[in-house]
Parts: sequence; C-alpha cells; structure tokens
Amino acid sequence: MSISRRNLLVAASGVAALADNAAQAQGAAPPANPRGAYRPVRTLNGWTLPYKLKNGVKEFHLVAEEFEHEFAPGCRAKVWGYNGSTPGPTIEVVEGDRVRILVTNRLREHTTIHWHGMILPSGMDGVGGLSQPSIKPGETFAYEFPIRQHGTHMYHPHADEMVQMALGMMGMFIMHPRGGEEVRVDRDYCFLLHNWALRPGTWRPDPMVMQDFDLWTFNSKVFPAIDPLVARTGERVRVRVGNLSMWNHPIHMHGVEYVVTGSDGGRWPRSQWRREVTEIVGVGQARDIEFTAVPGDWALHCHMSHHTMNAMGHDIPNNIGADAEGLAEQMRAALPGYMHMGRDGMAEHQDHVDAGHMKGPENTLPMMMGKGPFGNLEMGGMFTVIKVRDDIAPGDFRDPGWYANPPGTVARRVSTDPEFGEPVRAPPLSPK
Ligand SMILES: [Cu+2]
Repeated sequence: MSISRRNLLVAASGVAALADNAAQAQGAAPPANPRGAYRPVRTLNGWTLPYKLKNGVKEFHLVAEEFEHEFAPGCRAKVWGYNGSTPGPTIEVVEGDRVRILVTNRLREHTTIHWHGMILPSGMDGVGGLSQPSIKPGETFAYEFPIRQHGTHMYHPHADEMVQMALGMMGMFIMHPRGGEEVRVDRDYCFLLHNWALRPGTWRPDPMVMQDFDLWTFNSKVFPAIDPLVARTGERVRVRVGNLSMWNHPIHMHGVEYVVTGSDGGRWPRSQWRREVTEIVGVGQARDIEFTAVPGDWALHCHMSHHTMNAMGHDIPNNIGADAEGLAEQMRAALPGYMHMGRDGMAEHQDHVDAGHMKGPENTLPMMMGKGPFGNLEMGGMFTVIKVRDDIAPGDFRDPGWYANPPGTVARRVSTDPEFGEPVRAPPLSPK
C-alpha cells in the first residue's frame, strides 16, 4: 500500500476542517477559546489520522500491518507500522473529547497498543497480558476513553515490544488543551526519534541490535529526505519531539535560543519554561520547544554526531593520520582501483560516493549526504533545516529553496596562505 504525498496533504487538511466543523457543531457563537479550535499539528513527512464523529465520540481506526518504507531514495525496508506508514498517523484530539480507537491487527503475530503517558482506565492501557488479552492476527479491538489531559504523547505496541517497535510501530498522540492556549503558536510541528538496524544489503530491520544502529531518523526518514520546517519571520513555532528509539538524543537548534515549554506532562506553567539551545529528549520522553522564527536556513539536528550519519561500518580500524600509501600500492596490484581512505578525515567520503568511485552494497545510503548552496552538507540521519523567510504566507509549508543571505553576511575567505596572520597558539609540550 502506498500513500502519495498529495493524499497525505489532503488527509491532513481534511482533519483540520473536521476539527473546525466539530468546533462549530458544538458551537456556541464565537466564544473566546472555542473548544476544538486548535492549530492542527504538522507531522514531518507524515499525516494526521481523520476520525468519524459518532454520537459525540471521535472514532479513529488504526491498522497494524507490514509494508515497504523508504528512508530516503536508495534505501527501503519491509517495516511494520500503522495504516501504511511508519510512524503511524498522528492522532490529534482535544482535552475533554471522548475517543474510540479501533485497532485491527493485520500482522502475523499478536499485538496491542499502549497509549503512552495517558490518563485512562487500567483496562485501556494496552499492556498485553496485564491490561487486556492480546489482539490476535485478524482481530479488531476497541479502546475507548475520555481525554483528561493535554500534551505531546505517543502510542506504541506493548506486545512483543522489542520487535514491534524496532520494526517501526509507533505514532504520536497530540492532545490540545480545552479552551485554547494562552500563548498561541502559529506553526506546530511534531516528529518521533527512532533508530534502525538495517544492515547494508538487507531489507528487514534487525530487532536484536542494541547499540550499533545504521539509520537514525526523524519520523522514519533520514536527511536529506526529512521535510524542512518552514516558517515566516516572526511567527511563533512549536516543535514537539518524542523519542521511542533506544538512545537519548540531544536535540539542537541553530539560530535561536528556544524555550522548552512542555513535555508528556502537557504545556508547563510559564514559570517553568527555560531557555536552551540543546534539549535531551530521553527514551520514552517528549519535549515541546518553541521559538520566534528568525530569517535564514538553520540546522535542527541531534547533537550525537554519529546520529547525523547514515549507515557506516562499525568495526573499521581508525585510519586518521595513517600513511598507508605503500600498502595501497600493494593492494592495487591485487585489486586495481583500490583506494585508501580516511587519512586526512572523512569529508572526502561524500565526494567519492558522488563521483561513483565508491559503490556501496545494495539498499544502503552513503554515510554523508545532502547538498546545500555552498556544497556538500556531509550529514545524514537526524538532521533537517528550519527555513524562515519574510515572505512566506501563513499556513504555506512549501520548501522555499535556499536562503538568500543579505550582502556582507556570509563568512568569507581572506587568505589561502596556511601561514597567514599571527594566531596565538598554546605553548608546545615540554620534552619528555
Ligand atoms: Cu541522537
């Protein structure tokens, strides 16, 4: 099953309309903060699940299933997720709603869904064997509960959890506060952090891997396939980040000091908001960060530098500083075209891949990818760009291309002589 981007956009805008209609249906002539009138979230590379209103209950339908997913062009895998996507579609509701979530299991083993961090009856908590019998292949279960809180939440299986999450089963559950928000945001983005052990040349993520992952993803995509976060200068932007991976991720944003304003516990009182440039989103946690958009192209990425790389060898000897030309010549005798890499650093990697010198195994991505207006970005994994412009219309999420820097505001070359200038240097080590 494949869902085109266009259909996703239609689905996403459809749910916004539904939200508005629901507000009108319940609707009092314009109260200050009508219930249901919220700014819908924008799921990076994803979509929001539409619902049907049945006797005042918002009914959603999730389908657990296997399908093919693309991490970026050139790398696909058989994954598990919901309704044809990983992460599954975002569920978006308002505090005070009553929801019914149908879960159909089209996998070949049983499953459940746990509503992570949500206040609900014990029997709706979704822990297979503890809260409920597991949902067997072919069965559909209904979860039904009132929404009694707000915040950035998640859903995931609590049955064969290690395997099912490693293969991509997870999604976001956004609950908007009843009565609106005191400080409103103009754009509200969300994404989930995850990691995948997809060995080069293979097509199924390996759930047994504990540490050496190959792909680090925002919403199951790697850079440069991750959507940019677009905003207009001066808009207030919220980014909701949830983590259902196996590592903690320090999420770093360039260009602004942002404010951490909330978590799984909802939007915090303003006295608890704090300024940061990097916020660790721990495993099983969610964080909301907000900022006022400043014009430019600004990186948003995990600060674990291996997490902004795509697949790489984990057991390769360190070649930095190694003079291996003699060895390389001997190798070329046996293997024509042999190249020794990594002596001066690894930035050459992307050039060699682009030039076709290095042909990787099937179904993998170069460690470093992406082109910017000034050359190779040498990034992969958990990296994307916040693109802020003066002339973007409210609600326009189209990629505006690269930033046109005002004259005189770009770092420039002033010399090509390595002996240039009189830099002050630390004193040399004393003799041994
Ligand atoms: Cu990370």
